[in-house]
Order: sequence, then C-alpha cells, then structure tokens
Amino acid sequence: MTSRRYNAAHWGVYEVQQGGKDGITLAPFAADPSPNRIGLDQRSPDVMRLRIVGPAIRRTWLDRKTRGRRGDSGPDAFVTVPWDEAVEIVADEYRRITSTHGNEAVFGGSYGWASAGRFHHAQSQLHRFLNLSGGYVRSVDSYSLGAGRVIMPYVAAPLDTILNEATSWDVIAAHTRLFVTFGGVSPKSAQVSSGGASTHRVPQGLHRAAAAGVRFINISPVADNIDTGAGVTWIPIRPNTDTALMLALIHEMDRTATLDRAFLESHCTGAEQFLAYIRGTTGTPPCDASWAERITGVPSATIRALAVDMAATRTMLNCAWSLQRASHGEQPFWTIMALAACLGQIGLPGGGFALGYGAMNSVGSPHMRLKGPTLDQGKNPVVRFIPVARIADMLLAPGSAFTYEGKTHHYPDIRLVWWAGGNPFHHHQDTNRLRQALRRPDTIIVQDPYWTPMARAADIVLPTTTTLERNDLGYATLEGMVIAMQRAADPHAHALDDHAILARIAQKLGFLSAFTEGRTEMEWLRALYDGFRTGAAKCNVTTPDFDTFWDQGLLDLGAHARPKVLFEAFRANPLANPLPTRSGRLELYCEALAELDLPDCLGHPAWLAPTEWLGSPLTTQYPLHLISDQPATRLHSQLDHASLSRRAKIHGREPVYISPCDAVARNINAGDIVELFNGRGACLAAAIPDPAIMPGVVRLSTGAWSDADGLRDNHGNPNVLTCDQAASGLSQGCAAHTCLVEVRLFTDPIPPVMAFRMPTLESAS
Ligand SMILES: Nc1nc2c(c(=O)[nH]1)N[C@H]1C(S)=C(S)[C@@H](COP(=O)(O)OP(=O)(O)OC[C@H]3O[C@@H](n4cnc5c(=O)[nH]c(N)nc54)[C@H](O)[C@@H]3O)O[C@H]1N2
Ligand SMILES: Nc1nc2c(c(=O)[nH]1)N[C@H]1C(S)=C(S)[C@@H](COP(=O)(O)OP(=O)(O)OC[C@H]3O[C@@H](n4cnc5c(=O)[nH]c(N)nc54)[C@H](O)[C@@H]3O)O[C@H]1N2
Ligand SMILES: [Mo]
Repeated sequence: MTSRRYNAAHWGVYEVQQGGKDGITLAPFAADPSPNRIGLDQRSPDVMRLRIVGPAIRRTWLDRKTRGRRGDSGPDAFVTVPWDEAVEIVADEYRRITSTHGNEAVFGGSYGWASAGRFHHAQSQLHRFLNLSGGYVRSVDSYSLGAGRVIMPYVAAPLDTILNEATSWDVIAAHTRLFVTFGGVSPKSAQVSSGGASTHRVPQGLHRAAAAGVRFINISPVADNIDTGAGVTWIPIRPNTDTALMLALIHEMDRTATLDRAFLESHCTGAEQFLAYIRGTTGTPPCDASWAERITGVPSATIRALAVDMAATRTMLNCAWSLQRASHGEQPFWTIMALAACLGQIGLPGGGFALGYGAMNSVGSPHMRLKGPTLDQGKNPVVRFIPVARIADMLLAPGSAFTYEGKTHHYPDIRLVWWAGGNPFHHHQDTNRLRQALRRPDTIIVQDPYWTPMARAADIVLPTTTTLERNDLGYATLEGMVIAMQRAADPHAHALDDHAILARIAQKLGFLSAFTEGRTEMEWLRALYDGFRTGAAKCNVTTPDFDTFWDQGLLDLGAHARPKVLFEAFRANPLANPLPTRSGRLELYCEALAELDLPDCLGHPAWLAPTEWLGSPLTTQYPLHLISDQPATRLHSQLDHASLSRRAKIHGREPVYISPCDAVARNINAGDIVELFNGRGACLAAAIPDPAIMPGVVRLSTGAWSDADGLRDNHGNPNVLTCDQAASGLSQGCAAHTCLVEVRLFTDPIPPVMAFRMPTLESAS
C-alpha cells in the first residue's frame, strides 16, 4: 500500500485517483468489505453549485445603522466582500460584543459533525480561537446521546467505556445464541463513524453471526432496520414504550424464578428496591406482561415466551441510540442494563448488553482504543454552558433557570452566535421555534462550504474548504487506521480552511501567534502526528515516523485488534475491578439519582409515560407516531444535494414510509404528495406505503435541507414537526423521537422545492 492517496470521510475512506473532470476521481476503499456510495460524487456540479464562493454579508445587517437584536432578518440577500473586508467586519463585531457584553454573550457551542480530519476539525478550530480571546458559552453532550451519556456513569460506567469496550462481533458469532435488539442494528446508520469509518464491519458481523446460528429478534416499530442475510423475528412495538416491555420481561423472570439471584447479589446493588417496584408493592401497578401489553401493543404471550427464551440461552441485548433520543430517554438505557443484570450474563462472552450496535461502525469493533491526533483547544475562561439541545430555550429566555444533573443553572444572554461545522436547521427540533429564537442575538456568523439553510440564516457567511482541498490526518476511535488525507484539489473559488479564516481574524485581534503557534499546516500535522505517536508508544504500539506515514498514505493498526467482552474483568472479580459507580457495582437502585429527587428520573428504572405517544390523549388529533431516523443516503444534512440522496427522493421530496393500512385509511397511494402536520408545523413528503412499518407509525428520515414556506416545510424535513423539549430534567437531552403527527393527502397545488436555491448575491460595489 505505498504511495496511494486517500481521503477520509465520516462514512468511509476514498482512494483518490488522478483523472476525471476536475483532476481527481474518488473510488471506494479497496480494503473495505462494505463500502458505500455516500460522497463519491461530492465534486459533481449539483454539489459544487451550492459552494459559497466568497465571504458574504447579509444586506439587511450591513444596512442597519445601529447594532442590536437582529429581529426579523429579512430576505436572504447577501453582499459578497473581499476577505480583508470580511475579516475586519468580523473582528469589529466580535470586539464590540465582547467589550460591551463580555464573552458570556458569545455562543460558540457550534455543535455538529463537520468533516473528518483531526487538524481542520471546524469546532476544534473555533473553540481554540474563542478560548484564546476570552472564551465562550459552550454546549455539553450531544444530540446523539444526550440522555444516555448522562445516566450511564451513575448506574454502570461512562458511556464511552460501554461503547469502546462493547463485545466485539467475532465474540458474538462464537458465543451468542440469541440476539435481542430494541431498534434494530441499522445497516444505514452503521455506515458512519464520527471521525471516519475505515472498513465497514457491521454487515459482515451480522451475517457471520447469523451463519453461525445466532437467532435474531428485532423489537422495533419498523422491520427494515436489520439485515443478517437470514430470517429475523420482528416484534413490532409502539415507539417510546420499550422500557415497559423490558420491565415486563424482568417481572416475568421474577415470577418464574429465572432471575440470576447470585449475580444480582454479587455484582449489583438495589435489586430488592427495584424488584419491589416491578412487583407493584410500592404503589404503582405491577409491571406484568398484561400491563406491558396495554402500553407497548406487544401481546402478553409474546412477552412471556421471550422471557423464557432469553433466560434459557446465551443472550445478547442491544438498544439503539434512538431510544434515548426521546422523552425519558434515560430509562431504556438503564432498563436494558437492569434486564441484562437479571439475566446474569454481563461479562460473559456473547452475553450481557450493548448500547448501540449499528448506531455507528465503531460499536463492536475489536480495535484498540488509542488517543488520536488532537488539536489543543486551550482553556475556556467562561464557565457558563448549556446542554446542547437547549439552544432555543437559551436564546428565547435569557436568565431563566434550567436543571442539569441535579444542579440549577441559568441561561446567558447571547448576542453573538458563531457556528462552524454544524447545521442547526438540520439538527434541532421544532425549527419554527428555532427560527424565532435566532432573532434574539445581534449577529450570527457561519462558516461552511455550502449555502446550507443555516448559512442562509446567518449575517456573516465565511466559505470554507472541504477535506479534498486541504491536508489533514484522518482518525476515528476504534477504526484502527490513521489516514494521510493529502490535498487533492485547489480550494474552491475564494474558500479558505477554517484554520486560515480564524488565523486572519486572530491577526486582526492581535493573537495570531498564540493561535497558529507560528506553524504552517504541514507543521501542525507533523506535531499532531508526533503527539499521537508518543501516546501510541506508551501503549506499546510502534508507528512509523511522519514522513514514512505520509508517503504510505495510511497506517493500519489492525495488528493490535483483540476480541472484547464488555465488563469481563468486573465480572471475574468485582472487588478487584469495581465499576466507577458510587457502589462500585451495577446500580438497579441508584442513591445518587434518588437524592436528586427528580420527578422525571427516579432512583430506579421506571416506566414514565412520554409527553407524546400512541397512548396519549393527543392521538385524537395526531394519531401517528413520527420516527425521524438517520438517513441512509447521506450523513445528516451533508450531501443532501448529491445525486445519491437526490435519487432517493420522489418529485424532489423526501419519502415518508407509512403502513399500508394507514395509507388506505387516508386514501394515500404510493408516490402521492402528503402533508404531515401537528400543532408545531407541517411538511410535505412523498408517501411510500410499506408493510415494514407498523400501523400507527410513520418514518421520515432526517436530513432534507429545510425549505420553509411559512410554518410548513416543502421538502420533507421532519424537524419542523418534532418537539423541542428535554428528555428529562436530569440530562436535558434531545427528544426528537417523541412526536405525534397526522398525515393527509395533499390536494392543493404542489409548491416547488426551493431547498437547493442560492440566496441573492450582490457584489460590494
Ligand atoms: N428529528 C431528529 N433530529 C435529529 C436527529 C434525529 O434522530 N431526529 N439526530 C440528531 C443527531 S444524532 C445529530 S448528531 C445531529 C447532526 O446534526 P449536524 O451535525 O449539525 O448535521 P450535519 O448535516 O452533519 O452538519 C454539519 C455541517 O458542517 C458543514 N461542514 C462540513 N465540513 C466542514 C468544514 O470543514 N468546515 C466547516 N466550517 N463546516 C463544514 C456541513 O456542510 C454541514 O452544514 O442531528 C440531530 N437531529
Ligand atoms: N447513513 C447515516 N448513518 C448515520 C447517520 C446519518 O446521518 N446517516 N448519523 C449518525 C449519528 S450522528 C448517530 S447519533 C447514529 C444514530 O444511530 P441510531 O440512533 O441508532 O439511528 P436511528 O436511525 O435514529 O434509529 C435507529 C432505529 O431505531 C428505531 N426506533 C426509533 N424509535 C424507536 C423506539 O422508540 N423503539 C424502538 N424499538 N426502535 C425505535 C428506528 O426506526 C431506527 O430504525 O447514526 C449515525 N449513522
Ligand atoms: Mo448523532
């Protein structure tokens, strides 16, 4: 593998070959057993047309005489200006805001996936810049795992431990007999890893397990989120009710005395308090199978049979991340751990539980965990923060209180919002509310390669390069490779790297040398690689020097892979290898959580009805539960304008999957344009009746570029419908999957999709 050229993307590695229209052609990575096509045509005219060619300032912002809350920012008409002028405008505005309102008025959370590459990582660059100039209000946790990341350290271990040490696929094939998953093992989601998937192992992992005789049961509102190459038993379940089913399985095992009492005694704490709740001796109804049937829609006989089946054999339990992206999203993660504890197989090969096989390629990887090359972001002098999904609350209600992990905090009063590498009009819930919230700051700055909906909503837009237009190091945890991402094309038009943009602004503000440390891009890569090398050496991993690595094109760390069994050491000796919980054990009753005395997260796993679900009164108005899952043909909103994503649309609109009976009841046929609506908004989409969707559920993937037409989205972005509320007062996590809607055939004249339009651009003169 010498002197090949590679590039890394979150969804995989490319081989970069000479030739083709703009001098390069991207081919799938030859070493990847399951490469995908996302991004292969990222240089196509459809995609390049939406590149931002030069810095652009909103006309209404430029014309405004005095600065203050931006209010209704008017049409998306921009004036393109030269870099020198843009840099001066940004520096002046940053100085004005921080000197008048302090750095607590700057929101630099800048959540988002940006691109692969450890040096040019947009958020890291922005955070380093802001930290060196007084700091910023940051965001904590992620949209991915808001509720889950907060709860798991209390009751088992930090989520990263559970993900990084997840039992590897080889062990599953060899030892698991029954694999029960809540929310599938989505082949579409497993296409990516944050920082860059290298070789895709999940399709193979599933197929090999099935070929080795592992039986699969998928408990899920949709059937098409797993492919083992063999039969999978589908148990349809009402969305957001999995916790009730898990509790009933425990009840059934308790009733039939198949709980592993010895394991609960030796490795857990609080089993008696938890079982008292399960049995209904604490004032709530017993969590028995018929109770769960009423909540989940799963027949009680199925629940009873499943409990017997699981207890009789080596069983692996899996829970998709989507389950915790919901009202009371902490509960399914905690309860599946409790269920696995009751089965007593945690720490045994092929038994126990995992959180998120299929959520990313990395879960179930045998690769070693090494600290990747990392850009030092410095220290943030501002202590204020928000849980990431509370952005609209913060902007709309400065000074008001919120709780997080048992403490009360207050929202700051934000004047400047600065985003690099994320798209809130993709990721945030209730985008109509978000639009209102974004009227509150004085100024919004966005760095992005493309005219995304967020760029069009900004006041100052700074065009950045893409990974092919710069040199970088590709590395993702547990992917087992470091990629020499060698620049393959010139920067598009006047685009600059995020680092170069911020360096220019830092120079204007007087801290250039602190920001760049006097290094060129290649000197940074060398320094970051050397840092990685030193860390690897401490873990007995020898690596070539930078020049050799760069010339080779990639570094394969596969020799250090090993089979993994989650919590193996803890199981073998819980006293010598305690968990980092208060008790050192798995907590089925958690005193630390009970002490917080929260109404929406108790001291034990519990069924707490979601704010919206198929059992709530709101179903009389909005009888369908909307699942807004991750898209198969793109990463979030990235490359929605590329052909793979566009080809999956119907009449230019996102497909919405609906059960055939719900379609018939609404007179909806395949390909019809329908309107999904609720009290928050509406969107158009193209209907696909599909028996893989259970009745009462619709599935509309995220990622269609928002195309607002009043309160309606014409393109099919589900976040115009989702609810901007927290999973709980513990985590304040994103609850996107808690959402009721109604669907009707759209009989009005069908409006065009304008999502991929360009804003109006004028030149400065
Ligand atoms: N309804 C609903 N909503 C959800 C979810 C859900 O399940 N349902 N899932 C949530 C989850 S898990 C997540 S992680 C979020 C994802 O939300 P985001 O991460 O915000 O989505 P992306 O589309 O990946 O946005 C990345 C942006 O970075 C830009 N970019 C790429 N490379 C660069 C670069 O080098 N420099 C700069 N400056 N910009 C760059 C891209 O053009 C794009 O605009 O969405 C969340 N939203
Ligand atoms: N191609 C592609 N892959 C991606 C991404 C992408 O944008 N595109 N995004 C990545 C990111 S940032 C993340 S965080 C991960 C997220 O990974 P996940 O959270 O696992 O992905 P989702 O597609 O949101 O949901 C997984 C499955 O759960 C099901 N589901 C939804 N609600 C429920 C429920 O209440 N109960 C049950 N039992 N099942 C339910 C959905 O139908 C879906 O099939 O995916 C990553 N992978
Ligand atoms: Mo995510």
